[in-house]
Amino acid sequence: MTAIDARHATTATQPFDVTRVREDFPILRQLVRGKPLVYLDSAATAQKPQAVIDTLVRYYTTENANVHRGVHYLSQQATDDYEGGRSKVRAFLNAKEDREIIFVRGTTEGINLVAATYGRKNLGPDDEIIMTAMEHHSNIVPWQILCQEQGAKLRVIPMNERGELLMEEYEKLLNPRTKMVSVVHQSNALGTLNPVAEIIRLAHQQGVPVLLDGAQAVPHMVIDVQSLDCDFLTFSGHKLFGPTGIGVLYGKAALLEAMPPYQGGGDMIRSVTFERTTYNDLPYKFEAGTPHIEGSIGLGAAIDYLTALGLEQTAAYEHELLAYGTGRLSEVPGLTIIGTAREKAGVLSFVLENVHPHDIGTILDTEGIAIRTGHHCCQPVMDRFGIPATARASLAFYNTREEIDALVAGLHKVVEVFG
Ligand code: C6P
Repeated sequence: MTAIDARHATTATQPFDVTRVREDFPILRQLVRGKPLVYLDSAATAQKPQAVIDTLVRYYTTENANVHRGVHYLSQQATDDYEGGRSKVRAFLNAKEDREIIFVRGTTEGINLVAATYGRKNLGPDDEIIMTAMEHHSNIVPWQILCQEQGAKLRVIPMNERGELLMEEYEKLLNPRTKMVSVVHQSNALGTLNPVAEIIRLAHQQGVPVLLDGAQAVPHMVIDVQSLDCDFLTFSGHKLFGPTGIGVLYGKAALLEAMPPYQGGGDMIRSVTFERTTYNDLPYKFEAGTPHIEGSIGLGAAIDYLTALGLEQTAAYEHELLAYGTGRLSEVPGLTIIGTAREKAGVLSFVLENVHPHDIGTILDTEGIAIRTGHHCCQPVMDRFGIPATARASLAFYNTREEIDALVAGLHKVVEVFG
């Protein structure tokens, strides 16, 4: 067992007890529209365990102060805990150094940061950025903006009917003009797990850096940035059972060192005169202004919680639940699952014959069942499958087979109403 396996399998000897785990999530106890809440929208945002909520309350009750600025007790405490959150993220991702962990607002800001700094510095006319056909808008638009500014071009790896990348097409797309590969690890719209290790290996053969959009993957599987050898990885705290408004950009130190700053302001400077500013060291060079202090501390608590559960165990449990859900959904007449990749996690996207996904979502809501409907910020995916939208149930380790059964019962009602 490697060091990272050991860290993520701390309780692997005990069976996963979902009933007990659910007690950690107070929000799951409530009735919605008179029915027990069935929360199947964790890909949009995950629920928070009591340990995270308590940490945030403790921070504001006993510790609130600005960081990196004060000599007083509270400021030192807040600084220690804010930086403690960074160390926890470093250990969680198995990054080499704390300074490789930049706090941002979320995945979207992480990608924008890389496009605006690394991208502006290193990409020029006719240079190319490769991405996949299943990107979230957050991993398309920042690069499009860069292309408009610099005259660079987007190249897209196509996918098959299952929602799997055509890797031979990727190999053909890689060429001397390729300056960046920026790909989603796990698709939020389809659930596909992309072969990112191979994508990185092939890009590196040509000396091209790779950014991973880890928004969906990081909460649901063990990620080791050193063994993956990705150059950048970004994710959102709120999908990792932590607070909103905090996210992480991991970058290899040498790349981050060479990048210009993203935003100007406090904390990111070493010295300022009206003539000239010199910038702070990593990671502060990229953290302008008062940071999201309780965000880092709350994210650290979420990582502690997840690590204690054992990410390998939660991932295995979610995998079983996905298999169960896939089987049960196939019993619903007229239902087609969109996204049937052989390597897949956590997401059940589907359409129902003659029923608009929004109607599915509305009827399920009357049963207390929360799913997401729409294009999931992946309009090109919808275009690829020739549909306007899907209904999407997304899973986390606090979901149960009974909740999947409730979803299926709700879908039978939808079929009755529209049948
Ligand atoms: N997907 C969903 O319901 P932010 O908003 O910055 O935390 O994450 C953006 C993002 C980027 N990449 C992927 C793969 C994502 O899934 C998301 C967020 C949510 O699927 C909201 S659209």
